[in-house]
Amino acid sequence: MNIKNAAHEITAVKPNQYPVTGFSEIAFAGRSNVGKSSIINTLVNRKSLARVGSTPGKTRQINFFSVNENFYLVDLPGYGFASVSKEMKASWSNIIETYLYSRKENFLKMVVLLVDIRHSPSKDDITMYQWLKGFGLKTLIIANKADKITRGQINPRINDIRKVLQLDGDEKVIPFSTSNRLGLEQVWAEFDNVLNVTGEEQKA
Ligand SMILES: Nc1nc2c(ncn2[C@@H]2O[C@H](COP(=O)(O)OP(=O)(O)OP(=O)(O)O)[C@@H](O)[C@H]2O)c(=O)[nH]1
Ligand SMILES: [Mg+2]
Repeated sequence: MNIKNAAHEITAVKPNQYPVTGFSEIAFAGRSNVGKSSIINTLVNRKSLARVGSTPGKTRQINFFSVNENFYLVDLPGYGFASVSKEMKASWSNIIETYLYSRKENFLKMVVLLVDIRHSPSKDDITMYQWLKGFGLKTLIIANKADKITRGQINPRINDIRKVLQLDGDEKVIPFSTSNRLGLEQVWAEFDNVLNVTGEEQKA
């Protein structure tokens, strides 16, 4: 993908706040602090388009980032953050569920489930994955923070993630790092595919 421009379009909580441009969307789901906002910045080659936090729970609403005035990368609130109230958790999962439900038919081309390559997927990750599949959504698993392990540890960790999520043979898990940009090309190739980007537009 040739990134010509990227911009924060809107922060939304409810469907009547979502953009009405009709662009396709790719959404990022995952535990709080796994790097959803960071990966969006890395993908569009911007330092701080999406707000990154050292304290988990940074992104509490849905942020739509437009790319090339053609599609959106959608930053969803993180789940599984222990030290928030029950009410807050319920509100976040309601925000995510409402988004997925209202966008799955028309706009949402793929949901990235971002996991931490160092750890086995959590109960929440498994639930989210099964939920996405249940909705009939196309998913891509990305295993982030690969810079934190050695090259030799990457494959065993990917295999563990596959096993815990019970993935089919044709489902990919892409190792990624927002620090050293490992996996960047591979992720864009997957996105180009679902966004129907042609050869001309792919050129960097
Ligand atoms: N070493 C390393 N750190 C990363 C990587 N990706 C993200 N981080 C760090 O992880 C922390 C959390 O990143 P965020 O992008 O804010 O995570 P998030 O998933 O958006 O978190 P919430 O908004 O709370 O849901 C930040 O300190 C990032 O710098 C990575 O690939 N490698
Ligand atoms: Mg975030």
